[in-house]
Amino acid sequence: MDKKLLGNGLFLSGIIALVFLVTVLIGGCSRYYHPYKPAIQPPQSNQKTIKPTVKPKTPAQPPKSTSSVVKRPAVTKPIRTPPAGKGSYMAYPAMQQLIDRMTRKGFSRAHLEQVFSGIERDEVILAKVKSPAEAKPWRSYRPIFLTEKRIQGGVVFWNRYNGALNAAAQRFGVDPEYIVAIIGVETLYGRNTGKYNVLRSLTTLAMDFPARSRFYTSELEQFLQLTREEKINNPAALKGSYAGAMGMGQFISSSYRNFAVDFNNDKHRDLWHPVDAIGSVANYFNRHGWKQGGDVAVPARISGTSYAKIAHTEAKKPIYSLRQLAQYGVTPLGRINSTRVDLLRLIGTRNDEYWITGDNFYAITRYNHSPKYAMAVYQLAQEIKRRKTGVRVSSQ
Ligand SMILES: [Ca+2]
Repeated sequence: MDKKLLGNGLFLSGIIALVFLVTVLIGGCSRYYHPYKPAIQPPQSNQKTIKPTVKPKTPAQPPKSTSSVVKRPAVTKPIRTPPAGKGSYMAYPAMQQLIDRMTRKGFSRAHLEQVFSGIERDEVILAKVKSPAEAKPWRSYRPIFLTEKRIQGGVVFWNRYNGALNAAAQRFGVDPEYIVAIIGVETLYGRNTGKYNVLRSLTTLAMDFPARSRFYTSELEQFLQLTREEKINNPAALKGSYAGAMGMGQFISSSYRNFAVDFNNDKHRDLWHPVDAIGSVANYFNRHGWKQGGDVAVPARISGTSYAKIAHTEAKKPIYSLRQLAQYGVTPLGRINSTRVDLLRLIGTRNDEYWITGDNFYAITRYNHSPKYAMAVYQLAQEIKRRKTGVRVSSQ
């Protein structure tokens, strides 16, 4: 080989190596990047309501620090090609690894192989999860939730389950209108709890959605443990959202295991049962910092220009006092009883809307990280309470 060819060869090899390195780095980043751990599934797309939105819901959030990336165990890259013919996921190395892990947790290998051999990829799930999130501005988002049907439905639901709501409010220290509003926003009081096979959804997303395969693999494992704990013999029988959220409050598997409660004392945690759902939503809030009687949000008046330094559009843990906000030219247009507060900006119908939000607003964002979601829950709760009691309860 002459020197020129050799030189070109070396040059090409260098380029190829560089491209490979960049590809690996980008691929690695995308696999690790899952900032939001959806707690509860955004409302179903078949309900005119809650086309979710922006960000997946979120319960306790996984740490984002790079140290967690470094410590993360290696995950075998899933096979990208479809299972042969009508084959199942059994040919995926990641599936074999999952089965290995679950057998170490006491599951029967034969049982798992039987369960998963009947599961095929669901292209509809992949299309839904890959479609760009609808980052609707607040002015378009609000009308989805603040409807007569949802407000009146909330009053009916409250009247019907008044006893359970009062008991949950007392036991978990969560105001009942927020329990009602969450169930209203999530599933229209149980009318839209999801039509997808949860096992198939989670398996498809764990095996064929690399961007969040780690998260969905974890949820799939949680789901198997959940069905064992709840003595559900056929895991494929459970239905939920395309992302695997279940019941009237749309809990993902890990949230179901960690926060669902048996509130009607029949020895089962059944989130399709209104009473269990009421207790579970209340428990979820309780465990995520809800302060009973605390105010959620109040409109803000802004002056000067320094408010812009602290106004934001994401869910953040409040760190300011009202006195500090005043120094930025921000004052509340009404009462807000909260130890810490923050300044939120939403894109309103005519202008930007500014809101002072409290600790309980942040607690709602632990259910779904979108501040628009939390504001919709807040305003729906206020409307339902006003309708039920006949008293204007909000300062908005
Ligand atoms: Ca129960």
